[in-house]
Amino acid sequence: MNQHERTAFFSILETAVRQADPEVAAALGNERRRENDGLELIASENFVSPAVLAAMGSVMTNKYAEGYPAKRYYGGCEFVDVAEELARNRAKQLFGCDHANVQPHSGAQANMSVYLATCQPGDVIFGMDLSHGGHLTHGHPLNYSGKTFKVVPYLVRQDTETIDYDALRDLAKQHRPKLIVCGASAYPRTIDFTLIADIAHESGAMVMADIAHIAGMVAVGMHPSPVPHCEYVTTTTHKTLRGPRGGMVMCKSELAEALDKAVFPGVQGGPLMHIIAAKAVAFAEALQPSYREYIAKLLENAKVLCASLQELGWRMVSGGTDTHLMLINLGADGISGKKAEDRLGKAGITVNKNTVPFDTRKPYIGSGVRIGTPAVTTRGMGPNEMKAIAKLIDRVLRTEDETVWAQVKGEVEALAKAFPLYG
Ligand code: DSN
Repeated sequence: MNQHERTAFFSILETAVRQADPEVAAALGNERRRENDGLELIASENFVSPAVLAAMGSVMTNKYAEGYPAKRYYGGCEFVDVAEELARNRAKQLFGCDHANVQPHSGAQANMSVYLATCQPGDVIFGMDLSHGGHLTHGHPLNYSGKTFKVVPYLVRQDTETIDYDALRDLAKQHRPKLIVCGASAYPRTIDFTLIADIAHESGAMVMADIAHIAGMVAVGMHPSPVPHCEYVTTTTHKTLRGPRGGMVMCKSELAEALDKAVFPGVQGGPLMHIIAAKAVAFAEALQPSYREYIAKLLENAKVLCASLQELGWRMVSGGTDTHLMLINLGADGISGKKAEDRLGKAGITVNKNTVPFDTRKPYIGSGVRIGTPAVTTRGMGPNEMKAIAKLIDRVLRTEDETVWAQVKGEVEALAKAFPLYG
């Protein structure tokens, strides 16, 4: 689609909503403008193509399809079956896995399905601590995972801020977990899935790798894949993978039947067929050479943005990044992550506050901000823009003067305008 067609496409969509519901239409229009006019640096967000959006907004939302292709509990599933088969086959092609279940509504439900397929309440599971880069569903006490299982968190090393694999091995020997969960939502370095799988298998545990953040890199071979080493691999489909909001689980053939039963009827009822259709579209896009180029650019952008922030004096967790994301450690005495997020937001730069390893602040305040390049790279921005963005971030974080934030907002809007998004 060219820019003119994009503008027409969104105008038709918004007109349809406006005629039925002006209040929601106003919110939709404002959100589109916010996305157009600002700099989206939340590491877990991206901008989907009009094709993915159209599939999400399609008639497949009308269909109940409990079950799996050719084995449904409802009639009339012949066309949604086509969409689900395409999504499954493309996922298998993309990740080289034996089996893919594309029904999980989210990453949380993908993870829950694996727990249901592998563990009993009270079993010991391992997950990386949330403040060290892990995820809520990897055993946080407030999450179902932490409430259902005996969770032993593992940490990063204090000196390198990278996963302490030796300590993980010792913990595994000591606690003999049923399942080791690896993967992260705020970890900027390459994860050694082979080593984690070795550690798990030595102690009789299975492994679930949650690659929600790095799925795009794994798909194109720019991050080592856990698929050959781990029993289960879960992901969301909307981060670096640039598809609709949703989840997916991959596993080996011999585990497929139990996994499918865990997803449905274990955790979910009717699958979201419009989202599954959009997953199929996104996977087809990710199989194109242009997606590989996109991932290479996103990684280069992350390196440049990280190095530029370091040159400006900011301390980055683990001293850099191998991925699409980085974390500024603002320091225990510096401004909090929450203040930094608010300030940058006023300047049109969207990030999220984050805890940093060994943080003394609570997660809602945090001592860090997490920054990622998937969305700005989708817009077409490159290394020069990353250097400019680092300077904009630096100016905002170093002053309490609101006129500077407003000035930066103007510059952000000018930069965004040069990389048109949704018309
Ligand atoms: N909330 C997601 C993130 O921002 O990383 C993970 O689920």
